[in-house]
Amino acid sequence: MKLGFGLYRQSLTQDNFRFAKQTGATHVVVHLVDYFKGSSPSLSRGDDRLGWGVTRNQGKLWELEELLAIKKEIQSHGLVWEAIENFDPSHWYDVLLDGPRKKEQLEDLKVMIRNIGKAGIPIMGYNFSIAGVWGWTKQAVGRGSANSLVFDAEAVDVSLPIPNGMVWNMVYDPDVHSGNLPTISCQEIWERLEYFLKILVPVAEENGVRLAAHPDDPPVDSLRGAARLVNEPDKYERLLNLVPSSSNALEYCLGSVQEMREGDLYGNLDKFSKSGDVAYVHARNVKGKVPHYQEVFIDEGDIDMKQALNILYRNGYDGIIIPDHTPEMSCGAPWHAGMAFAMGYLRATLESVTGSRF
Ligand SMILES: [Mn+2]
Repeated sequence: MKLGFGLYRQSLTQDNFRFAKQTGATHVVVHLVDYFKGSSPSLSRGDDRLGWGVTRNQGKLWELEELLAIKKEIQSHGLVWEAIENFDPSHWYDVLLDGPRKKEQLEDLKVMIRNIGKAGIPIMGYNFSIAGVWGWTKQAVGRGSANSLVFDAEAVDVSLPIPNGMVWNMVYDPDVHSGNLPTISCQEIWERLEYFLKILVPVAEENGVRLAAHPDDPPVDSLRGAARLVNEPDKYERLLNLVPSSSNALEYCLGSVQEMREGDLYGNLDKFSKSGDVAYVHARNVKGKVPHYQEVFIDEGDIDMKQALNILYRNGYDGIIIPDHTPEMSCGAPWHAGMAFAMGYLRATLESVTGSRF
């Protein structure tokens, strides 16, 4: 097992690469989507109209030269680029929405998977979701009044429609000012995923890339009129069975699975880490399940992190574990302090589980 660190696009700086290395990470996961247009990383959900911001990257694909330049920078800090997390909604909105540019956008995704493979990045994490990560609020209710994410399905209008021009909680067409997306059924979203996987998985295979699916966060049945996809642990299996391949894999999010109403996190993690289907792991802790839960510091909450890491170790999992989001700490660098705390805890727990130094 290896310790990794996730960095947002606006965080790809010398200081943050050094910071990652200083926390003990050997690998990094990079977000190339420019959420919030360069504002500093924080626990922000944006607003209901603009979500995580506007993305204007239609037709501007991730080119090999750009990927190689980032890789060179990562390597110069003694780190390994293990994964990219999330496609840009600009690149695949009609794949998600089954819109007129779907085929063209799938061709674009193929080009990018080939570039990712050529750059030697082994994993492409994605979240096949219409509404995206939405609906929580930031409240000072964590330990020591830490700002934490709270999801309460009764406190937000979970059926608030998604405006046209928006998907995955980002605006891809700012010129659309009227109308909303139609509701999307469970059957429709699974059909769209199947179509996407049948076209993309063979290309990923050929290029040595594993597509890794993040489950729904929050894992409700439906959000903003759109059915969710993997909102129960067993649905991970359904996703894998659509196109069996080592390139059809999981971005296993401990926190999201724990938040699910049904199922058992440890049994599920045991099953998929044993079968080799876990491409990488998001580690964070939570209290509660849908319809009400709260994100908490990694050393508290409902997940016994040591037990989870022990399952991965016992099953010979040799991929990376990265801290997911974490409550903010009250200081001049709330995000960095929260992440450093999570890394220290993960590192010590990994040492305790494996009996060796990290
Ligand atoms: Mn996650």
